Amino acid sequence: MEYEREFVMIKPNSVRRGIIGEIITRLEKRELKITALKLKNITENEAEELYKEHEGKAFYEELIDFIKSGPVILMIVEGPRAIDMVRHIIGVADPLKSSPGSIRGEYGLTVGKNIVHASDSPVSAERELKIFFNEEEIIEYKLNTQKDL
Ligand code: IDP
Repeated sequence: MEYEREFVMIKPNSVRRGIIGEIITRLEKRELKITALKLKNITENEAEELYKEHEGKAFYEELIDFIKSGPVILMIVEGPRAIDMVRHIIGVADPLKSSPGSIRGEYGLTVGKNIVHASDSPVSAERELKIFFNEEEIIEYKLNTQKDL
């Protein structure tokens, strides 16, 4: 099974609501491993780099302004099939279409402020995590449960 690293960002509205812990708990309960984590006000350049595939779309300016509106939590999460697993736990972009048990399906209301971001492929995960982390910030260790995987 493919062992992957996934980039996750808890969006500013979630930080302001005080639901960081609840979101991180969802990932930990699945035995995914957090190997990097920080709270940060992201810069204009970082926001544009992260969302460059959306440049020119109607919602782009609003998305950039929103993501810079307050601190975010940036994380790297690892495990077998981590990318699909995290996307499954989070739900789809529109909270209305996300399953009720998912993070967006439980805490989200609008597409624009859908609680959390996670990269959609191994290539985008590597590209996106490198915007915010260097390799020295990624910590290797073993979870107690890891031997069972
Ligand atoms: P994803 O976050 O599930 O990968 P994408 O379609 O890649 O979904 O969109 C990236 C982000 O852009 C979404 O999480 C959301 O914040 C924003 N976004 C996408 N579509 C819209 C829209 O129609 N209105 C406002 N924001 C949008």
